[in-house]
Amino acid sequence: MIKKTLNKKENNMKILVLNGPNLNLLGTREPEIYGTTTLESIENEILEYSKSFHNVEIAFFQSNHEGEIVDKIQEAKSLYDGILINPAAYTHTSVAIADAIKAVNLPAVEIHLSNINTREDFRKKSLTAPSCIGQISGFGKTSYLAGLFCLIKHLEK
Ligand code: CA2
Repeated sequence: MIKKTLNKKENNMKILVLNGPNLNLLGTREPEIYGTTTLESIENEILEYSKSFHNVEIAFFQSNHEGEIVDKIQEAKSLYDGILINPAAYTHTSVAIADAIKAVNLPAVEIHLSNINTREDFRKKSLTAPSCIGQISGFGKTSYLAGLFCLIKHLEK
């Protein structure tokens, strides 16, 4: 039987989960919009869910600083096979993050807890989504799990 090669780096599929500014505060304020779950607990759920796939490894990074997120995306080029990203407020402002995702040429899925299309006008525009293979928005923490599923399926192709 021919063993399917999962990716170019090793046998394991490596995925970087990136979270942008203020997501470290999840669960402490605005529960009606962002839910009551903390980022740590979402990360634990992602890890649990990732175990239902073979050979998937996950790493997490959160930063409140645009440049740090750009650096992490650049580093990802040689270390990961794909990126799951919630750029948070930078979704609507950051040409730098959009360019970094494009530059590394790794498949990225953009996710949002809230449905950005039903909120204030300034949130309806994502500068980063056009650099991604897709966007999932509005399902709370389930957006992360759905995004991970879609990214893994894309990488398995
Ligand atoms: O819905 C999302 O996931 C967002 O990316 C969240 C961002 C927002 O700027 C985007 O428009 C949509 C905000 C994250 C801030 O998270 C907080 C969590 C708790 C308390 C305050 C902010």
